Amino acid sequence: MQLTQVDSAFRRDVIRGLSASPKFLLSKYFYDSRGDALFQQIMRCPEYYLTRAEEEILRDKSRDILRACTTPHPTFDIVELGAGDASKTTHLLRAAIDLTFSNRYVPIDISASMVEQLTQTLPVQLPGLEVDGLAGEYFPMLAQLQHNGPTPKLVLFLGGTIGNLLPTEAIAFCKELNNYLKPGDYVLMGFDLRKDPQTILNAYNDKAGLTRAFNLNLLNRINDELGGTFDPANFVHFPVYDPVTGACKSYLVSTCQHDILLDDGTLFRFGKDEPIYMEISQKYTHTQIAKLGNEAGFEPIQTYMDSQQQFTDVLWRKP
Ligand code: AVJ
Repeated sequence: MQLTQVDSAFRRDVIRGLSASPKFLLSKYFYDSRGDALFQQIMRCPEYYLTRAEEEILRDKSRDILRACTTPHPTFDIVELGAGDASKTTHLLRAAIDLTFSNRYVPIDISASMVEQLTQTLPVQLPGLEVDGLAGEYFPMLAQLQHNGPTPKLVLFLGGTIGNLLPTEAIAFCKELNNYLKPGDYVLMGFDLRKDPQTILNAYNDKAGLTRAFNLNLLNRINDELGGTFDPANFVHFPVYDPVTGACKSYLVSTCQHDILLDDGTLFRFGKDEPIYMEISQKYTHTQIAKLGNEAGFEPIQTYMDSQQQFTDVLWRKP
């Protein structure tokens, strides 16, 4: 039942994207089991500075972050959107247990296998913490949490995942997030900051070819799940960064004219040098972040950065 729904949403979005001009695919579909594994390798590769920078913030500043969240209630629930393997989050969760800040962690992720894994491993790693994982899209899962009683929430949206939205979409997303929260709830959101353009481009064009494989894997996923006929060898991975807008975008470019079929008979024609737009990873300025929080109706509480000021986690409160 659930699987059919996921399959048909995936099919609908693939058909919509590959029928559009210019063609696009949605980066949220990168994360099947092979995509999860590739992303974990990306996070460890030398060029991908984001994870190390945010890990430094959470390792060094978790206590400060939690102490900045105040409430008359005895504890918070910590809810994480896009938890992934939660490896950085464990720093914050450990501090939360030490400070008796929280006894309940709710990781939400589109990847059911990641959520399953967290539900198994975290309670062993972090005794005293109840882990109630939810697999699915963020807002339907947040809607489910609304009937959860008076415990205030700290919602984590880490890693710079907000960067996968265009700046205008990010405003709509933060407004909607705000709507699901109660006054006195907090949000900790991670943003990748603008920096030397070559450093940014290299993070999406690693020498080992992991990011390339991560993008091409979505074509493999279409073959596996929708009976597609993609040959990844007919595409080159082409990331670009625009230092004016802060948009880092990835494309897969067809090297020849060819047709692709799905198992339901849908046909897509590719021209030589025709791109598929795969992903945006938007880079932010502090001014842009402040404007985003303000327009979404949040009160800015504090900004945390790594020692090289590559990345920032900002703490917002719903007034
Ligand atoms: C998980 C969305 C933060 O955009 O940097 C990594 C995903 N894509 N390499 C990012 C990604 C290519 C990543 N986020």
